[in-house]
Amino acid sequence: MTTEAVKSALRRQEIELPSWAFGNSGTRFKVFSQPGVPRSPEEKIADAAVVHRYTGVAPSVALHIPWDKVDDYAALAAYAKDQGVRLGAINSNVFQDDDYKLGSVTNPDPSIRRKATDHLLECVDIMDATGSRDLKLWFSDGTNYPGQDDIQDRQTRLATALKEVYDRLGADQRMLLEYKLFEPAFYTTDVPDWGTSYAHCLELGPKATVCIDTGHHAPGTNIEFIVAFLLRVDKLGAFDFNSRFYADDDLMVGAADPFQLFRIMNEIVRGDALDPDRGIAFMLDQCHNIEAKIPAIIRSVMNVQEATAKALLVDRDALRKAQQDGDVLGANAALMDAYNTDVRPLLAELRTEQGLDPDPVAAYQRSGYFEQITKDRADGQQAGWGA
Ligand code: AOS
Ligand code: ZN
Ligand code: ZN
Repeated sequence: MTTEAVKSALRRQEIELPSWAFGNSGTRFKVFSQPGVPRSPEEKIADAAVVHRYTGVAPSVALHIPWDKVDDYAALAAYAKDQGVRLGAINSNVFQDDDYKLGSVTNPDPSIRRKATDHLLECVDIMDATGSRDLKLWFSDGTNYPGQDDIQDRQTRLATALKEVYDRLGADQRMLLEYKLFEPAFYTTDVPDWGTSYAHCLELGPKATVCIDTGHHAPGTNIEFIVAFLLRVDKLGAFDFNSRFYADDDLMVGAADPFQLFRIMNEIVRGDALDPDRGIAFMLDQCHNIEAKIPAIIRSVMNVQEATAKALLVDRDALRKAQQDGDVLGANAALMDAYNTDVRPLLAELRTEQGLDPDPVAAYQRSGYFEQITKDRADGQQAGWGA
């Protein structure tokens, strides 16, 4: 690919930001407060718009209901538009009520299943008002002890709830089904892996696709294989990008394993799936517990851009030829040459051409925005977890 073609693909790239990444967060041990943290959904959107202003590739913000509950979602969408961004995926939350101790849509109690399904349906109503395309579903449902509940019945309950919500989706709306190996359930999780998610999505129909959260696998899992498999059968709907060292660490994407991120983006480029028209949502799902949030999110966006630029630089003809010739080392070298390229000058040049500062983090630091929000916002909101 020529440098111009690489740049034009990068210009069209879109990365969605999670509203909750701007709020205070922590671990089960402590939620740390930071100065200047948003007090409302509007302020989270304003911060996301700042990230977009300095990077040029983050035009949408995912909401989490009820953390971002407002009376008028159409007005919130209009507010986002004024800020220069749009509202993205609606994330449901059926994991925070006492009622959900034994599960939400898989709970043995039908009245709790009804309550959970009603929340998911309410999220689709919100999508109608915000104009959002995607409903992102993550279920904490599972069990802690062998025998605690019937594993097969739970799958049936899950399928029933998903079907009801699927049938409520509008023509242009989609369902993204996220999976997670464990936590908070420690024995069984009802959607523990991509295969389970894929099987449910297949049963539901074309509007249901899999969301890959890069932090939700067992150590050593080959995530790019999952990407390749799902792309081929058109069942990859979205990513929740973040980094992990141990479990669902939610650290900045590309921080723990930039090579893995490159390998994932390499499959995306190979499958011609980078362009927004292809319909894959590239979202971040991160928590910035100890680092300053806005620059950390800018850095994360840049990490995705860097991995993407390297993937675009892979000499596809040379790679294909080496693969066909059985040239193992040559094929591997074609990938590694691209990965080892320093793409920062290319991205700096691209930003300058787009009228952006070549160094988005430095530009943000100089802008005075942090000083302003620190002054304006006393008592910032927690992202949503914990007390
Ligand atoms: C939870 O582990 C998942 O990553 C979900 O995407 C979740 O909804 C999000 O992290 C906000 O808590
Ligand atoms: Zn996630
Ligand atoms: Zn997660």
